[in-house]
Amino acid sequence: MNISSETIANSNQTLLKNHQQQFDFLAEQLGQNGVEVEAVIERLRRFQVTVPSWALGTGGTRFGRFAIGGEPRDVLEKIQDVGLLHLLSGSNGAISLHIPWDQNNDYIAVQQLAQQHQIRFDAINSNTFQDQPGQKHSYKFGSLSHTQTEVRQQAIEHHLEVIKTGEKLGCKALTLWLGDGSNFPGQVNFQKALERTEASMQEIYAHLPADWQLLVEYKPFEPAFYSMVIPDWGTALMVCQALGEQAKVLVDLGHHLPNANIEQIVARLLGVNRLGGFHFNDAHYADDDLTTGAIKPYRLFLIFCELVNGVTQVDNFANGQLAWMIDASHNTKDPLEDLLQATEGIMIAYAQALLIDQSALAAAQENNEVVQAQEILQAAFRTDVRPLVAEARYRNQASLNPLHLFRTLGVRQALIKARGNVSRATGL
Ligand code: PSV
Ligand code: MN
Repeated sequence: MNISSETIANSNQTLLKNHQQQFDFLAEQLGQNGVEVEAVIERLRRFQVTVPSWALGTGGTRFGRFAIGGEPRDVLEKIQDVGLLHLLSGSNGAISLHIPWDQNNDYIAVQQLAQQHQIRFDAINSNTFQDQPGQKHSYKFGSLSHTQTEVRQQAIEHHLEVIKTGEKLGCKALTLWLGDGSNFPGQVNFQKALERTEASMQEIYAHLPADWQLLVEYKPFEPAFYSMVIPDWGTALMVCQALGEQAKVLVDLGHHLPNANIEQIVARLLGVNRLGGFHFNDAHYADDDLTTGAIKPYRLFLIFCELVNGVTQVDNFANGQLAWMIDASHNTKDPLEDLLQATEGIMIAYAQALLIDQSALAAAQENNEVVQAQEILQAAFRTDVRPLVAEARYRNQASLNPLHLFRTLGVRQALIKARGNVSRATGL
């Protein structure tokens, strides 16, 4: 389905008066508090959140799946859907592919379509957590950590293929999430499993193009329920430090045990220049794949505070050298609507963090002014910044209200008409 810029402009026209009033009111208030509103809007305009190719179809649980219809059937249709999201939000200018789910035999056509939609390719993902049809060795008992050399070799070669695919698309990072682990005490030797994994990763790292990053993602449980080979940020950091400077840690918000202080983990990784990027989502328990900002918006805000508080890398943050991706799955919602909500949640948290008076906060911290420090953070968090985010979208020629436009244009119905009711996205 195509949405023209004229359609967006017409729809914005009907919402403009109301928006303008809200924006002017907020901008004046913020200005009086010393916030440089124009600078904040410019940073919001530049900020782009990558859409994962695997989140464009309906997800599910191991108990079942409720298909929505009109799902993208291949990588080309996935790019079209991200193009649509980007038109509406102005903030989804990249896609993250997962191989082999998104394999295609004409990457030139894939490239061209992405260019047409002004979409770039963010980190490319490997998959050794599933067996593929015709695959020689099974990953049932692990891949890069497997006890048998030939299984490890097959997993290494898969990663080298993924890098080659990524090079064709202009990717600059490989994300490696390892599903290896064990289900019962005694099943694996913890130390040997990690040693074998590191040795396998050395071989992958040796083939990493010089301008690429290897993003190492950790996860405490699932698919394995007793131990994972890379369960936490500490192990991921150890692995990265053993590999070299191009290896960085990827923080998936859902990959922590309940109540973990993720914002502190972010600060630690930033401090040693090993933060590679994010998989944004939200969780009530762990890896629930819920919409970013839907459950713990204050935590999301605190994470953004660490990112913008000047510890380091503020420029990288602005120019997109870190990978900012959503990683969620939608069981009951329209995936595209959910991605719009997630993008808005991320932009809101970022905008709120940008309101913080960094020098006042630093002074409160230095002087142990506990109450004052908390006031500074909460004043920012309690500001309704939606008009700022909408203004950034408007200036990016995107929609003032993406979700509303998505619905009034009947996008899902049009997709079902074009692709059918039983179309199924490739992926899990
Ligand atoms: C694993 O749970 C994960 O977060 C990794 O990023 C995977 O690549 C992705 O989900 C898709 O299964
Ligand atoms: Mn993830």
